[in-house]
Amino acid sequence: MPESHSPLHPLALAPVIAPPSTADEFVERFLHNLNFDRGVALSASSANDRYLALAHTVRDYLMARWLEDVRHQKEVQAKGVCYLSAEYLLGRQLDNNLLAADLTEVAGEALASCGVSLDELRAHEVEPGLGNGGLGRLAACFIDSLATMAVPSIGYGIRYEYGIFRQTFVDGQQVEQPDAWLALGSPWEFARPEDAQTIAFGGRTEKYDDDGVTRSRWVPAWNVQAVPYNYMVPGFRNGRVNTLRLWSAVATSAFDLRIFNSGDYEEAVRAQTFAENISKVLYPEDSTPQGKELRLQQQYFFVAASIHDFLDNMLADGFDLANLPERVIFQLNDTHPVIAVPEFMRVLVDEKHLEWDAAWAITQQCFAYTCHTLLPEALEVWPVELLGRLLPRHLEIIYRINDEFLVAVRERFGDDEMLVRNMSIIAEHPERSVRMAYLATVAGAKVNGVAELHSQLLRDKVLHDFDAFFPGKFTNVTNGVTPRRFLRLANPELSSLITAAIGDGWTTELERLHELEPFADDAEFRSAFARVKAANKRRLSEVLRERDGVEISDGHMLDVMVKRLHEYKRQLLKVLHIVTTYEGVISGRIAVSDVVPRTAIFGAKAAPGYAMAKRIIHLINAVGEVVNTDPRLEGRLKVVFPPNYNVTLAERVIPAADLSEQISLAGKEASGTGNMKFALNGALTIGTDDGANVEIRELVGDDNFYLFGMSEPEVEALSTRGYRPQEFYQGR
Ligand code: 26W
Repeated sequence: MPESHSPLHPLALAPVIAPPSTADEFVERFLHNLNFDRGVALSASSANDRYLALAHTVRDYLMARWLEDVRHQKEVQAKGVCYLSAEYLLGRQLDNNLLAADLTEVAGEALASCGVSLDELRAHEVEPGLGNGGLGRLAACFIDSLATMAVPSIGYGIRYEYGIFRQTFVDGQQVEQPDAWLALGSPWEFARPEDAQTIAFGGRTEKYDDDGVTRSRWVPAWNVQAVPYNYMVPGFRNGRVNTLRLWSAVATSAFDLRIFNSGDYEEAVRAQTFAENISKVLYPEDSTPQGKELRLQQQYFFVAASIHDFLDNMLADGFDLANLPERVIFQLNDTHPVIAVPEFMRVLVDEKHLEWDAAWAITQQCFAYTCHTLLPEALEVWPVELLGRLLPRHLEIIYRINDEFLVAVRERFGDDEMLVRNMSIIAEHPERSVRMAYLATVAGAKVNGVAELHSQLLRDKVLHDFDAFFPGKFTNVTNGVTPRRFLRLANPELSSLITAAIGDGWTTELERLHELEPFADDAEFRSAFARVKAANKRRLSEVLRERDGVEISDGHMLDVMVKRLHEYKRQLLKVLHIVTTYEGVISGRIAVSDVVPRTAIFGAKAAPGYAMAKRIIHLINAVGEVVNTDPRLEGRLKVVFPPNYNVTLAERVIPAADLSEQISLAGKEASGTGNMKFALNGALTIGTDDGANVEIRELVGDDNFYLFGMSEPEVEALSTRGYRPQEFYQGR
């Protein structure tokens, strides 16, 4: 900040800086960026040049607000959210930022006057796929909503060089390709090497005497640099721009130099590669944690960098750390960032020299934990052996947290060794390890599930004893989705129809959609809705023709199941429905004229190591090959499985869907968020009483929801009795 304080320009004080008033101004900036940033003339430019110049132009218009927001947040020192997430499944940025800044029309007009198509440039953007599925997309929706609600917040995560793999099919089987999303440059990021943090690993701990006080300290063995990249997170037309800060790993020069000086050039380069591997690739595992050392390195790398960044850069000079709970909440997106808890304690106790009890009291108010699963196999645990090797001081801190917690458990519940063993943060079998969900639960001020049913099951089952020990700690926060991206941008025609009926307040206050209820009986509105749906189907058909060479027949019901491939989500059940219909027609049991013309659309990536999920993908493609080419079906049943389902494709598929498939085995899907996106776009749902389906059904009514399958208590009862599918099969 420059020292001289001349009075601020009135615009700098305005809550919203007005967007450019004319397309001419926009043209000028666009051409300026093309010439001076890209170094090309319009006539010689590539689509990538034009896309980058356009993105830079949009950035320019958001910049004043962003800088002002950053300054304002530091000045006001209001309580804010640090959202810690290993995944952000952002989707394309251009359209979202144009919408937020209210520049879409001006930009379209400006580009047209240069002979450039906005649509072509939109299609040019490679989406940053820095997440696996629901959890990563939720993080992206939340940072959008936090900005729109003007909540001071910063998202922290990892700038993976390779995001979720690109999926192709070879002979119907999934083949993974690396996702080099940065290859042509990302115009939305700002590297801030001057804000780099040094992140240490390994080594040992020691005790030392500090003026009569015995303290512990960590003597690490090696370190890496965490270089932040900032991304704008604009609120919807409210003049606010929050920040997403993603960390990239770079070898420290000290590390390099030592080895260089020893004369071992090859070893120096190897060291660099080793360090830079930390942010190289997103783990494509979803739900089944991989106990890989590199994954723990990733987790510690980004949370340590984030905590230090917050403490170093966001607090006013001389800030009293005792007041941190009034200043910040670190929201833990699942267990992936939970190693932040012992890191925070280490900073407060070892570096800032707070008393343990004072530090622990602060920590317990500064963290909150969101659990995204019920599957026991998805709860992360880290072997003590690994933690002790990589983060020895953190392991000591975890042991102390656990010791004190178990003393309190005994005080409250008596010496029930079984209970103590069950509640211990340290598991003894099959190997001694740290249960990260328990650590998060003990440390968090709040623990939330992601839908009513899920939160209830968390309290009743997975974390039952903790609920008894910490009354009031467990809450529900049902997931949500941003209506900006998933209705306004993805479905412009439906958005216009809704806005014509009830105004556009729904864009930021989604409950306003209730005002549409009277239109359910309005014949004109209904036929307008049907026209929009038909147009969206045609648009999808064009996208799929161009992308994969497949077409969707007019008049077909679009029956859509898009989500990660997982047994509990039951894509297999959906395929069996198709097989049953097919077999019915072939065997003459079903008259072909009775088959409702239907195209089943699947979109799903399988974790590369999940063999059963991959077999199910193969099966869907194989069934598709048979069904799609058998003339006896007279084209009334089709299976379409476009590869590489991602946010961009979701934005095309969801608005075109008639039927949304949400058929997980009850009690397994924590919430689901695709279910919400379909409902928002007017699809009917076929689904189980699982996750947020329960709440969706209450909202849309039984007429719009085909309830299906067992309830969670029924599933539970059956699995207690013992589930033997062979018996069902033979009983037929
Ligand atoms: C450690 C490996 C790993 C990676 C990702 C384990 C678990 C995950 C996530 C928890 C998987 C995930 O995305 N879960 C989904 O989170 C959504 C947002 O809350 C929910 O809507 C989905 O029901 C839940 O499956």
